[in-house]
Amino acid sequence: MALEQTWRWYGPSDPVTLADIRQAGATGIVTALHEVPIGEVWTEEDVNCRKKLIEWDENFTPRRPRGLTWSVIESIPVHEDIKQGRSKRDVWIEKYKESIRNVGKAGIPVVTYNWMPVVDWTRTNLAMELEDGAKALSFNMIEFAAFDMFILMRDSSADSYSDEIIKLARAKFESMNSEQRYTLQKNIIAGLPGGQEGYSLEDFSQRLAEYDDIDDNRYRENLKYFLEKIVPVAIESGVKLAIHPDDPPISLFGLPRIVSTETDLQYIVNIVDSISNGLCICAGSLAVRPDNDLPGIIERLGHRINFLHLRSTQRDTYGSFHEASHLRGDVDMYKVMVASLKEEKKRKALNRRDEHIPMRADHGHTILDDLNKKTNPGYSAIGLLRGMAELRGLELAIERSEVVYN
Ligand code: DNO
Repeated sequence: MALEQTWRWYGPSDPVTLADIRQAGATGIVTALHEVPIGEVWTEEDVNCRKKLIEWDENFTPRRPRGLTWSVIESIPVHEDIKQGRSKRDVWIEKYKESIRNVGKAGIPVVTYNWMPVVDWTRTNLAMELEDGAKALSFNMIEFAAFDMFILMRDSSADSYSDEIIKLARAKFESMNSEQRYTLQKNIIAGLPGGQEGYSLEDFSQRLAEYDDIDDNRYRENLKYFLEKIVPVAIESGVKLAIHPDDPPISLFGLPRIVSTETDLQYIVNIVDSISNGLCICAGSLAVRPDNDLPGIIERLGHRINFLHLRSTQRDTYGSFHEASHLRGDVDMYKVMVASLKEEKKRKALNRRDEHIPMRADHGHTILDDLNKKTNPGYSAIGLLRGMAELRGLELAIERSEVVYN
C-alpha cells in the first residue's frame, strides 16, 4: 500500500495494546512520551527506551521484532510561554530543540505539534448516541456557548455569539441539572486524550486572561519566531514537523486561531521553505469549515504534507458538528484519498524517502464490545479498526483502478 498505515497508541497504559495494533494491520506507531511535562526535554534515553518497547518483543529469547516502527510523534506540545511570546520563551525553545535532536538521533522522522491556545482539541459531548446505537464525539455550539456564558461566565463572551445562539444557550443552560452542567464543563476543559492539560474553572479563566493582549497577528508572529528557530534544527536532525490544524477551526473563547484555513496553512509553510516545516492534514478538523476545499488543499499543499489524519465530520446547524464514520459525512474521502495518492506518486517518481506518507484512521465511533469497556474517547479499538479497514479498502481500490487517478 502506498500510504503507511499507522495507529495512535497512548503508551503502556493504553487499553489497546501493541499486539492489538499489530493485528489491526498497522505497521507504524504514533505516540508520545505523555509523561514528560509540557516544555521539558525528551531525553535520548527516554526516547530510545520507548522505541525499544514499541519495536521489540522481549517475551522471546532472543527478542523478536514486533513488526511495528515508531514512525510519528504526536505530539511534542509547545509550551504556552512560546505560544504567547513571553520573555522565557527562548529557554523553552532551547529545550524543544534538544528534544528534536534526540528524536532525530533515534531516527523518528515526523513530529506533530499544534498551535492551539490553552486547549487542544475540543468537544462538548464524548458519547453522542447515533441512530445505530454507536457513540460519537460531537461539538454542539449551543452547549459550548452555554458553558462559556453561564458556567465559565467569561467577560464579553456575549460578543462571540449571535442573539439566536445566546437565546438557545440560555434555555439550554436553564434546562440542565448540576450534574449535566459539570459533565459539560469536564468535557470541554478537563482535557481530552493526547491533550495533556486539564483545568479547573478558575485556572481556565486565568489561562484565557493571558491572551487578553494577543490577537491573531501577534499570535502568528509568535509562531514565525518559533519556526525560524526550530526548523533549522529539525532539518539538521532529519526530522519533519507537522502542524495540526485547529480543532475545531474557529475561534473559541475569543482566543486567536491561525491554523484553520488554506490561507493559514500557506502562510505557515512559507515561513521557512522546507519539508521539515510541514503539515499534518487532519481531514475532519479542516472539513468543519465549508469554505475549506479539502482535496484542493491536499493537491496544492501536498508537497508539504508529513502526516494524514483521515476521518470525517458531519456539520449540523449553528456551527455544531459530530464525528461521522470514515467514508460518510462532509469529507469526500474518495477525493481526499485520490489527492493523497497523487502526491505519493509524485514523491515516488522523485525517489523520495518519504514517499509513503503516514496516515492514521482518526476518531472512530465507539461500537460493539467497546461500548461496555473503558476506552479513550475517539480511540477505542473496534471503531478505529472499522475506519482503518474502510480506508485501506478505499486505497487499494483506487490504486488498482489506475485510470481514475493518473
Ligand atoms: C486529537 C488529536 C489532537 C492532536 C494534537 C496535535 O485527536 O488530533 O490532540 O494530536 O492537536 O498536537
